[in-house]
Amino acid sequence: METMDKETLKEEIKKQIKYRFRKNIEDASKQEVYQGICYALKEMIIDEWIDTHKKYETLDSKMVYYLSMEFLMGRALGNNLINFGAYKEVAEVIEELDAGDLYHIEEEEPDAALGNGGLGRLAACFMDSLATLGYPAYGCGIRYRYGMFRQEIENGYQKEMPDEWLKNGNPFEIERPEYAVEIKFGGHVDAEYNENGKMYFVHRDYESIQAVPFDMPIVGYQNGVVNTLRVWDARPMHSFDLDSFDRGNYAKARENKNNARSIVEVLYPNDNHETGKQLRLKQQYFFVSASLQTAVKKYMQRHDNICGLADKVCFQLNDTHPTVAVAELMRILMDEYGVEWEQAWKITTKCCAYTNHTIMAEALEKWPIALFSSLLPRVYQIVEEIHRRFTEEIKAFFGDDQDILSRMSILYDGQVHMARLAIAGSFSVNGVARLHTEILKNQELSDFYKLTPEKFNNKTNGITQRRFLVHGNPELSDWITKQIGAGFITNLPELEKLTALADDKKKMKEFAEIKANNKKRLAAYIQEHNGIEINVNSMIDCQVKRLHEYKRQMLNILYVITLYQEMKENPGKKYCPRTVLFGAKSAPGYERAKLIIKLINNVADTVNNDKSIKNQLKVVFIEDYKVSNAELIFAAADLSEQISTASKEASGTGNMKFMLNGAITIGTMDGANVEIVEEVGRENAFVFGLSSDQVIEYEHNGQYKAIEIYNENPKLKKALDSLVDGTFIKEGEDKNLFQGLHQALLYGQHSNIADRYFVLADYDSYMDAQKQAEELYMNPEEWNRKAFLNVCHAGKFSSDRTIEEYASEIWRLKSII
Ligand code: TH1
Repeated sequence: METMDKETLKEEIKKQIKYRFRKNIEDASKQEVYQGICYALKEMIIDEWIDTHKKYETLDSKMVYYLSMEFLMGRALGNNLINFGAYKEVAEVIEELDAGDLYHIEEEEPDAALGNGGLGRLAACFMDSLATLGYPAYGCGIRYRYGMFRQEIENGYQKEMPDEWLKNGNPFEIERPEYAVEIKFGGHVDAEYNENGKMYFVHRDYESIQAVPFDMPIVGYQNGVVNTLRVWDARPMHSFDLDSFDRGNYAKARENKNNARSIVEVLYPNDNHETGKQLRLKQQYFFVSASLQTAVKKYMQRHDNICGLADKVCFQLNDTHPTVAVAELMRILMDEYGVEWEQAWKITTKCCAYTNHTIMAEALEKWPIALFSSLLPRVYQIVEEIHRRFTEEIKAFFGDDQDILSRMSILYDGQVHMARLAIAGSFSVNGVARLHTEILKNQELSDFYKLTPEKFNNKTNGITQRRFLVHGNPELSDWITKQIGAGFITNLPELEKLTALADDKKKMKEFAEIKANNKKRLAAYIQEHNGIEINVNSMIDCQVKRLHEYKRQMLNILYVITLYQEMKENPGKKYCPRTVLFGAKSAPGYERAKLIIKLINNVADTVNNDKSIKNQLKVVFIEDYKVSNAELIFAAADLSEQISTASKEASGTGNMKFMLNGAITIGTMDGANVEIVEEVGRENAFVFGLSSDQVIEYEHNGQYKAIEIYNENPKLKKALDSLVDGTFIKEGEDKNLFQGLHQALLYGQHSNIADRYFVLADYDSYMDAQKQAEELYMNPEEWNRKAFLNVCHAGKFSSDRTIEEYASEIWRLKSII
């Protein structure tokens, strides 16, 4: 927090620009000014970064290693400035230097999009909260050359473009070649005996790859703490294979080099879905082995007995993606430190903890044994032994029951089941919202829950208010500070104090004006990026999240279609003006999701160009939805669409970001929506749809008949049939373009059952909820009051609360502040 005075700051920024770009600030581009500020700020935080780690060492602090394939950090500059306490100062300095304004300079920074969606963004929020609360922590991940693809919409279709986020360098990171480690793939394992006749294993003929760490600072909120996100880059062990080089085969000599780098080339753009690609397993082992080797080495520098590892180290597995950590830690303990199996297993199962983020079957990671064992032969041997012993444990508890074994065995059907390995190897298994954890205990993982109930616990997700309120909605944040002080920035439940203002007309008018201003800011963004003019007095109705059938963007667009059809039927009638925003990336190989994007865009085109509805309805597809434009959307939203099929969305976190910014939720009783509604009160949300119990019951009894609902509901029938009658088909397009969507809902497609996600079952109650929302919006004061109460009651959903729970109940960490 040791900021410089403004004059020194100016000199520092000018100096950075000068010696990095050989330019005076007057001649520097916005990008160069952006970099100049970053490097000046880096200089300010570097001492605290060093000191924080010194402190952890002198205190010999227990440390959590948050192992995650994804960290969806977004932009760093604005956030670092806020947390360092220099935002306003730097903004002033930039203007005084006549170098533009900070808001636009921040736009020079590409998002660090090393994640798909909620899971990756959760990891980023956790990093912010850990630093702010002063907990000793490392984030461990992969430095992908290309993050989440950039989405372009062409003729209504999604097009994936490479995300060249490192093109202009990454100012805040520091490369640490001195901490590089070796990672071994392939080869074979030989058993040998030492002079005492003891057997040990030697790994031979493997391929080595070098893991090189890059550190990024995670600045705590004005507390002097700077933690580290360590992301690993892959390099060839030797830059040339000299043998083949000598033989004159230059290309062959380079090949090895390209192989190594390919490991970190790109983030797999699948959310809630696994594809079983070998390279993905390579990525997993690569960053897990590098992180574990480093953590154990670090521990051994200060302790002489490896047996105390669990007192100082905890590995949190962010979903099953880093689960190979369980076997890798066993390998390190046994092969590198000579620990016996029983002892090694005790240590491992005291160090590892697993978070489950989904019950979607297609997301469950399984690796074919042949693939796993050829890539990681020694680790596989260990998995086999873990499996053998775990099977004994299951049989001792349940008896020799084949059904149970088929559901619990780590090795089954020729595959390694990663969630089962994670549960066996962890002392804690947590879900991410209360309902989700209950479903894990009573349905998905009920066998495991019976075996080891003490492992199971809930940690409801949260979000950081520093990014999603203070940075994303500065006007609201400043206004709140004026009302109740700045305490909410590190203690979100203080928002409760605002409740008293709900009856103060003047204050409520101010609150409404802030929302109006944020709508104007978003309108400008949409005008610039979509060329669409939106009505800033209309209800801003948003569904922004990955495109997935279970998230039911389809239900939302069916509502839009229904509303459009009503407007056409009642030309004289006045409707609540609405702007429906969609933002969503689809996995590149997920054809049906891509078709839904096309449908949304075609509906948008038809609706937006139909003069007869007099601009009462607009539909906008926000291209390239990502953390930076999400901040604008949350701040401007009136209605938050959280409409997943009950039981399918483990938690959701966008729902919390909307609430914090004063949007009202229209949602199902799914994931964290349940707890949001509990906090804000049912009367301050629009709840609809089947309950998770009802959905699960339908899934079990197979009684659901989508076609009957269709036949009995003329409004729904009309909306659905518009997909196949040409209404949304443009000139030159195939008349049957959307046939597949129609088919999937009514009859099922590709051997799937009809309407797997109960879109038709929830259609009517969704229409009702939307009608209620429209009526309320026509009463601006009442709407505003409810929106405001959402802000007041958002306190629970800070990731600070979540991290306090992890730290005290799972990690047992001590804060250094
Ligand atoms: C998401 C969940 O879908 C969401 O409900 C939850 O809020 C979020 O995680 C954070 O807990 C998931 N994202 C992924 C991504 C992959 C695999 C599984 C999940 S679950 C790649």
